[in-house]
Amino acid sequence: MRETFGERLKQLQTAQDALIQLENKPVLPGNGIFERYQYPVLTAAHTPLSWRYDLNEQRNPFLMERFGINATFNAGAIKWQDKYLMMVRVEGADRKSFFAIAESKDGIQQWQFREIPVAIPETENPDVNVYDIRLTAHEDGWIYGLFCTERKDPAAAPGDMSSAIAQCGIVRTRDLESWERLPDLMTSSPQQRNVVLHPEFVNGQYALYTRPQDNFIEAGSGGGIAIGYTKDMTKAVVTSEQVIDPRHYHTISELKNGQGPAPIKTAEGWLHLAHGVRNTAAGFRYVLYMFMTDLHDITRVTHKPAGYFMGPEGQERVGDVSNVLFSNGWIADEDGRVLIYYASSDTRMHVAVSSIAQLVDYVKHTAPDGYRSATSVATIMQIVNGNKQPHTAI
Ligand code: M1P
Repeated sequence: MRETFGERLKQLQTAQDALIQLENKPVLPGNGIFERYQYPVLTAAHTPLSWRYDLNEQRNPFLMERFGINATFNAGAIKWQDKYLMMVRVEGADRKSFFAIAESKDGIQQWQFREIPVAIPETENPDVNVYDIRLTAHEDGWIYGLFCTERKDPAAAPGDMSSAIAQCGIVRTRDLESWERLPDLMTSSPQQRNVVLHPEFVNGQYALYTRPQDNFIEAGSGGGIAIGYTKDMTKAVVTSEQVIDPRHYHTISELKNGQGPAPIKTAEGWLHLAHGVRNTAAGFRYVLYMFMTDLHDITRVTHKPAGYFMGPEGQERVGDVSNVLFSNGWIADEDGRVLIYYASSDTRMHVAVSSIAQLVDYVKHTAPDGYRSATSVATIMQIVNGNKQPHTAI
């Protein structure tokens, strides 16, 4: 016999409450650089029942989903009024992404979506799809959200239903409730993704990390993570892009890379989190890596550990686009803790916890890439030989 409407609603509510209340514990001992947590912090099942179900028994006697949610991933993040916020890329079963804010009291446990998703105003050229927002609390007083806006390529041949143009859309807010849409960023590159606003003025201008690309998928001649400047975010135009973190043969980012969230300022330099992509027989592999730029010259990379900082593990490897880690949100807390929000396989959100001290140590004391097998062995031998010297007593 079919459950009553009321029984089914109770089951749905109980299951979701249990999911939100599930205690998330760190996975120990970790690698000393960061701690992963046991469970994802946001999944499609965390989205409010009131978005997915018409809760009126007359209109929806079977209590069936009226709007399916496919994934919750690639979230921007910010601390706001003592709460930890993620602005999540929520993807519907209809493939469209939109943004929704979720909140937690401590940044790790009990993440819960706000009652309604964010309605981003459109420009006169409506976005078909919006995703991957980076939130920057800029010293000018605004919180900016830079995101990817995707539209069908007007030059696509008849019958080509895939070719798209990616550009950088811009919104700003003072309260994370109401959003002012600004014109899309203009650059001389054919397409842009992974554009991020630096939090401070540089020589009186806004500085933007860009990722010039030849077409929708390929970075191609776009050489890596670049920097450009604009005087005005209400008419943002970048006329020249200087590559600061180039791609390199036989590395984790030989195919493409992109700035993650806005960099974190430390006493020793700006900490950057980015993603790198390489091709494999099983498809693209996305990992996270870190580097540091000079405090007074943000175009100068001072430290860059070899390889990845974080790669997909276990269940993280599986999802809509498998073998992907992607991060566009982190929060540097007042106590020195750094909460790294990352998505796995374009499907769900996780948290990893580190600190400024650990991340600075990591970028400064992990050997850079020597670009050859022999240099990797030399790095290991340096560690092994160091370990032969007398240890400090424990
Ligand atoms: O599918 C993996 C990622 O692919 C794109 O990132 P990038 O432009 O660096 O290749 C984006 O679509 C991103 O959202 C996605 O997670």
